[in-house]
Amino acid sequence: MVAILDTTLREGEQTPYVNFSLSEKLEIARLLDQVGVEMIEAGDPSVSPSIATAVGKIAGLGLKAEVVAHSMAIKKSIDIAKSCGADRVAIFFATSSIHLDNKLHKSQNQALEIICEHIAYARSLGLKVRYTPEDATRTEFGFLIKVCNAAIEAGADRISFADTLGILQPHIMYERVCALRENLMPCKIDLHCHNDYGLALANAMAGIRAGADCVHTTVNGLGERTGIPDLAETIVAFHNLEGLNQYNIQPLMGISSYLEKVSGFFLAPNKPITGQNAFTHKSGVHTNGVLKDPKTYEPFDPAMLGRERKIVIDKYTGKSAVASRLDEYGIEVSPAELDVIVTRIKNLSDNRKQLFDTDIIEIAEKVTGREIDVIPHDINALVMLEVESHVYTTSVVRRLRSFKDVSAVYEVTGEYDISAIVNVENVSALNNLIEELRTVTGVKRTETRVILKKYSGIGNGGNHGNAG
Ligand code: HCA
Ligand code: CU
Repeated sequence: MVAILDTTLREGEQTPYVNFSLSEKLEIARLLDQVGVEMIEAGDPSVSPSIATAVGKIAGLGLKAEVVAHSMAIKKSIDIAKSCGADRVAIFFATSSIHLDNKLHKSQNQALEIICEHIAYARSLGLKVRYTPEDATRTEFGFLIKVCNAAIEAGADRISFADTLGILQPHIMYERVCALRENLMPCKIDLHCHNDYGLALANAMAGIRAGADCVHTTVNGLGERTGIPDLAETIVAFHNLEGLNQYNIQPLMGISSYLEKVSGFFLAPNKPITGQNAFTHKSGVHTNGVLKDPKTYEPFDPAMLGRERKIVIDKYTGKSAVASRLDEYGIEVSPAELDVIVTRIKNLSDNRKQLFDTDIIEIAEKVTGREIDVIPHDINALVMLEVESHVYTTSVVRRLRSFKDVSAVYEVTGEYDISAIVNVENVSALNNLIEELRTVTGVKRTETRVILKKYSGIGNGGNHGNAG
């Protein structure tokens, strides 16, 4: 039985330049509880008063998940964790000689004493205790066992095997966890795997195979440097590959987009599971296969996450994908017309980065000689923005360019100061995006025009969709 501790609120908030407001933290905790994670690490309350407030409020939400406060081995910090109402305190104290000698300036024996004293203190306050030997994976193994067993004797019922620098490989993780199991007194083993080599989830899965109990995650893989395993990847991988089915999968996309919004940290399109391209197919061979049977190129059904497969139309596209796209719009063409349309698409997209449905519809119109009266599913829109008079227009432009759905930004003359081209999947995404654009500091008002058809630029390489 695997458990998940999500630490978006603690490790995740350690992501460079990311800070959550109190209401965002409460929402994140509620969403995590809907997913069904067993533990929520809500923060280290001694770091700042606002973190203490948030941990206290989260502990008061009455969630199903156990609420964990992170803490240094300092009595005052443990007191604050207790006063916040956390169920458990996770006390961390490094054990590797690099950390003991160069950061903490403590001997192994001094460390052992400090660790045990603080665990016993937390237990005396009635808190459950996890002990984290920070940098465990670079700690001399004999000392690690000694410290962890002493911690268990002092009252810790969980040990977090922290790969603080993400240096393990799956086969080594497997061996280490087997050795921990052989040498440790009874306890639960958590795996806190950093992703410095992109091995975090693989390491966590190997550790679970070897008998560990719990994986630490964050939404969107946030965290110090390159973060730790992504919640959605972890849940879906364990569900599909290991048959673990205790979590709700449907809220995962929503929580991922919520975190994108409140962290300002956007996912790479090729990110597994939640990335924009996770179920998008391009080459003729792939799209032809997927249209005949999605199992040919999809490891699982995107509907599991409430997602849909997408097929990109461009020069790699074969006839079946174009026919299927035209069919979606109810556009009928003869086989000969289809041939010409595909040829035009291939020629056109040699000079263009991306073709939109408007382009494809327009090509079909030209080839068939009929006017086609449909509105494309994907939406291109022109958003005009007026900027407050005391704000630099360029600073607003800079902000706008960081939105992933904004493909081009122009400073313009006239009633409005800026015009932005946006490209989104549907009307509700357009609404959300406009709402967000309105929250950019300095934006006074906006006016949006949905682009119904695009006439200029076709065939001569002009494509505003990719400028900027
Ligand atoms: C850090 C501490 C930690 C703690 C992990 C844990 C790590 O370096 O900020 O308590 O399980 O990576 O060692 O995040
Ligand atoms: Cu960490």
